[in-house]
Amino acid sequence: MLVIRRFEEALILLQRSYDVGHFHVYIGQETTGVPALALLEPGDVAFSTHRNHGHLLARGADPGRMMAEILGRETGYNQGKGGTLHIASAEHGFPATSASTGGNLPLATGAAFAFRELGSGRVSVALFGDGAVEEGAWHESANIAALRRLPVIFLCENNSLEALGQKANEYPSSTLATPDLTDAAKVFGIPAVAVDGTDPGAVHVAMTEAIRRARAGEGPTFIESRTVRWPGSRPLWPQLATGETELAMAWDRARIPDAHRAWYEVNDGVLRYVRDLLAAGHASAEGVSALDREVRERTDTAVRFGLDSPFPSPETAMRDVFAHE
Ligand SMILES: Cc1ncc(C[n+]2csc(CCOP(=O)(O)OP(=O)(O)O)c2C)c(N)n1
Ligand SMILES: [Mg+2]
Repeated sequence: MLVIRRFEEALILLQRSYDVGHFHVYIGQETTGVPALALLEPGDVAFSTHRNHGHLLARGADPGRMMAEILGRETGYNQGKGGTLHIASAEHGFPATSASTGGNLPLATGAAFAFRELGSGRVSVALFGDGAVEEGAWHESANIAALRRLPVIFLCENNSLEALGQKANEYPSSTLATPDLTDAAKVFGIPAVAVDGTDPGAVHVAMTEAIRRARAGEGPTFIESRTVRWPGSRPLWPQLATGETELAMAWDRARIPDAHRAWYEVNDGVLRYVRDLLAAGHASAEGVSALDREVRERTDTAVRFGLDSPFPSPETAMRDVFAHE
């Protein structure tokens, strides 16, 4: 979770001195993606979105190659041609990533159909935001998944708890007729649960049951993981709203800035997790700080690797464009 937090912060800092182009970050949702994806086994797949950095890092993607891809370098996972919105790595279980809102729902459902037909026992996970539930692709995917009892898990990351609808000057998310997203799954007979997305334990429990159902041939499950959007992701371009996350805020409330105090105190799952670890005696402030230093060094190395890597040569522009090549 910390690798993701520092990676995304570094990317936002990088855009101050380097034209990174438009991107989205996973800050504030680490406590959903990490525990959920940690439960997958080799051969299981997940299909991600415009917020894919955290998902890939959660399954062990190398931060250096991730940064290189975002910077359009040939050492990136897709030789710099996918960029931030389309990072895919089959070896990490991400065959394709779609930044089209809802675009990965049919892909994940199709993979589940293949797994079922092959009798492979694998599961497919669709990762998507609340905005995707507005799309026609959701309804078609949910319907076929339910009809055929496909081994697909619909993990909806609802980061709109405080921002339902489009607020002025904020990035749009969902505007749905139903206030409860789980209704959109229940109507197809798909079991649906809503969990606190800042509670890794709750995500773990819901995902464990969804995977069990999928592998047992019981069909799809819908999990709505609820979070409050990180203030830095409210503008169209991500901003370090209150600077880099100071982990000491977890054990020293006096360090929490007044701006966005509620988010850091209640809604930041990473800080909440650190607090929980300290309270349970599983970690110390020193230990967490040492881990953070290690992660920061790893992040610096990733940024340097990206910046030092060459751009792909023009001759390779048409390579990998069609599947038969
Ligand atoms: C089909 C489609 N329409 C519009 C967009 C522009 N767009 C990019 S992200 C986004 C918001 C999506 O909201 P949500 O799925 O809740 O994801 P979040 O950004 O909140 O994580 C939109 C509308 C898009 N990428 N694809
Ligand atoms: Mg959203």
